[in-house]
Amino acid sequence: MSSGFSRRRFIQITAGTFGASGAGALTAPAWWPSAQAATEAPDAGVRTVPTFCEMCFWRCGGIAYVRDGKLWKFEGNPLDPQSRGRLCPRGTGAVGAHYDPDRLRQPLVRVGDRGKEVFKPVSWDEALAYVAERMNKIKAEHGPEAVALFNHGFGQRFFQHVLRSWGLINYAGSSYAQCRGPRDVGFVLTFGAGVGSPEPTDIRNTQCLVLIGSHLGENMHNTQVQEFAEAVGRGVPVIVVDPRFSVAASKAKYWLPIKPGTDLALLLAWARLLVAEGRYDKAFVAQHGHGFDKFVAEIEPYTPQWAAERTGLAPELIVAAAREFSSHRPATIIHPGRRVNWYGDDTQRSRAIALLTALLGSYGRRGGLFISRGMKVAPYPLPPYPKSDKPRADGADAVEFPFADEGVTTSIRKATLTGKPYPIKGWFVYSANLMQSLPDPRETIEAIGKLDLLVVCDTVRSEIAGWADVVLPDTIFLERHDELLTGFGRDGWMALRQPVVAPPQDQKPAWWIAKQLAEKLGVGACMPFKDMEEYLSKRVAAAGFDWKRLERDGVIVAEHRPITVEEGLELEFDTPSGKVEFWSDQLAQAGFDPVPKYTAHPEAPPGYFRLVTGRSPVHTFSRTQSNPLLHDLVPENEVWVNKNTADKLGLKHRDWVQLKNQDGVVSNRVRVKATQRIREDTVYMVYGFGHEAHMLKRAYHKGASAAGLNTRYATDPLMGGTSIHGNFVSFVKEA
Ligand SMILES: Nc1nc2c(c(=O)[nH]1)N[C@H]1C(S)=C(S)[C@@H](COP(=O)(O)OP(=O)(O)OC[C@H]3O[C@@H](n4cnc5c(=O)[nH]c(N)nc54)[C@H](O)[C@@H]3O)O[C@H]1N2
Ligand SMILES: Nc1nc2c(c(=O)[nH]1)N[C@H]1C(S)=C(S)[C@@H](COP(=O)(O)OP(=O)(O)OC[C@H]3O[C@@H](n4cnc5c(=O)[nH]c(N)nc54)[C@H](O)[C@@H]3O)O[C@H]1N2
Ligand code: SF4
Ligand SMILES: [Mo]
Repeated sequence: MSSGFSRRRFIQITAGTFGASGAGALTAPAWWPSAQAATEAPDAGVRTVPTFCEMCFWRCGGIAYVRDGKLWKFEGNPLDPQSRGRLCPRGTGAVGAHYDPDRLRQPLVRVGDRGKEVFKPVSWDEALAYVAERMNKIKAEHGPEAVALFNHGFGQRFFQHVLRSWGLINYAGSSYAQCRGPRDVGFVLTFGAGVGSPEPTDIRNTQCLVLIGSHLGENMHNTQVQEFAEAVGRGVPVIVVDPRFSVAASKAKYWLPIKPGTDLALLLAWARLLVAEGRYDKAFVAQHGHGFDKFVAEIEPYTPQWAAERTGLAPELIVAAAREFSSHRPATIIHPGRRVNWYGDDTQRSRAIALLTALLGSYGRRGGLFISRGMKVAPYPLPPYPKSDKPRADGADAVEFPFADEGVTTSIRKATLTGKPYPIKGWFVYSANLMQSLPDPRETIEAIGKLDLLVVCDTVRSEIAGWADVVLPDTIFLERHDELLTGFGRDGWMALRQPVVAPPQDQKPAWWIAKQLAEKLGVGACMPFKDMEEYLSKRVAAAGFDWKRLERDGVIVAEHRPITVEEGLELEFDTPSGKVEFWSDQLAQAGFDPVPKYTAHPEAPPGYFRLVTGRSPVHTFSRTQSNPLLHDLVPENEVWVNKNTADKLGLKHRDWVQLKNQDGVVSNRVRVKATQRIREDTVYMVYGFGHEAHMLKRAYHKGASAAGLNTRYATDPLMGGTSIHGNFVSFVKEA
């Protein structure tokens, strides 16, 4: 294999799910501006602007091309450590977000009943005056704690700042309790530091990669997928644990088609085997371990046979996989995963992954997990936030969940429903489609019913926008400045987001909306700069960097510092013991298992199948289905059903069905994908489809919503994470 990255391989690796249309083959609709010329060399009429991508939160640096004043294409920035000059299909498709006919075009105020999607267009001045007046009314009656912010994405920085300057204390993103929160808490409890984003997986140098769920190649986090493709090219053994034969599984030496919900049994058996066979890093454990002997005693019962009975995996396979990955230690990665909120005991499962990593001694090691580096850039001097004498209602002050270290979305929702610990009367939602990203949309709708104000700032006519009292149309990332990105990775870096083209209608950049709102709320002093150029150039200059260079290059990478023991790094652990906690005293003190213990999860009732979710390589969550370019590639999701199961049920490939869950909730219609690539007891759907917003014309009722079927969820008692894979569905055949 060639040592460099091979584009063919990148496409191959993703081809399992989206056929021949690889990253380079986005087909544009007929009305697309000069799409046929997309391969021509840049010419005199072409302008390029570096910026970074917001099609997901990997934040790759790219270069946007403008031809004859029109946005033409978006490609990777070779200077950027995240993209290394190449974007994933969604990044390439970002151009479609600019031209999306289903975009919000001007501020809207609701005129009909909530959720009926009847609005009147208003001016920015009217919209923001309305929001400020309602917010100040809530503040006067209940205090500023009664307004909460749901935020996700990079553009939220100034909203959070303005609202916190006004007195808001409750804010949360679904990226925590519905995504990576349990993982980071599991690692904090073990190593004293979370995994963070981007994950510091040294796939580039690894000699063995273990993926537990992590479906790289469908999960398109760019750098990881590139390095994964290279690793496959190098012949690195890959071990995939997944009830589904994922794209990654198709590259694997060992595929472990585990019974969903039993991963902790496998992980504990693996840990025991490494100890029993002496296949662990004794020096690492001796130097850094805390409570190792108690840990060893605790995991004694978990033999391969014991795990086989729970996971449905052959004991020989369990053993062979462990011998394989441990033989490459410390250059072995047990991938910590990212969306780990599967069953409600996910922090303990993530802790088991952290403990395996510790046994392999691959923490802070070349080819294992490296220690991320950032770039120090002092913040812009801004006034401090007012203090509140109330606790946070979002669970982040150890009110409800002792180990939550960020806001918990579902705690805000619960407080809104119950009025406890105090009433929540206003929601501000920035870039979070709560109807798809939170479990049980019925609860979200009920909570909205308790509100005096629901403000949504979005780019498209999403479901949550349809429920709003006031809708504020944001620009897309190619049309605005944002806060400076200071990224973490093998090297720290800073990246600039800057406008490439003007917004097509009356959309305004998030920072501008926040600044105008600050004025109207009477806290204008918290945004003491004229515009983003002033703000950003000051920050960059204060950090000793050249603003003009950043505008030109888009990215500045920091000097390299050691990231592994091999490079001279001294490991430190910010845990109570100052060591790697094989046994956790703080968990024991709080009444939790100091070493993870396996608990069985509810099983499917007869005639039902467990529903699990994942990603399409060309879509992000529920935010890209109306994008004309990406919609063209994958217009709807399918429900994966094992061929034998389908035969038994009389279902044929491509049949239309509806899914009915254990609570009687019935989905939109969706096509069957009958395949051998999934266990017989499990069905799978990509999340983010089946949109209910009529205004989102292109995506409306295309495919089915996995979130809509997630009406039964367990909550992680440590940090509030809510499970997604605890639902069972049966099939309703179309008449
Ligand atoms: N059932 C189920 N639920 C899940 C998941 C799952 O797999 N299954 N995954 C979970 C995970 S991992 C995550 S991270 C969360 C994601 O949760 P969210 O981030 O809430 O995801 P989206 O549904 O994409 O909602 C994002 C909204 O932001 C809007 N938007 C996009 N760009 C911009 C912008 O630049 N500005 C503004 N103002 N708005 C913008 C989009 O139009 C969309 O309406 O969902 C979680 N929920
Ligand atoms: N294209 C694309 N890429 C994305 C995103 C996107 O929206 N689109 N979103 C990004 C974000 S925010 C996140 S959080 C990540 C999420 O992506 P990942 O963290 O990689 O994966 P998960 O969503 O946790 O898991 C999905 C996989 O787990 C398998 N699975 C289901 N149940 C079980 C089980 O019980 N045990 C095991 N071992 N496996 C199981 C599914 O079959 C599927 O292959 O993707 C990121 N990358
Ligand atoms: S991984 Fe893809 S969508 Fe995400 S930031 Fe990078 S190019 Fe954009
Ligand atoms: Mo996520």
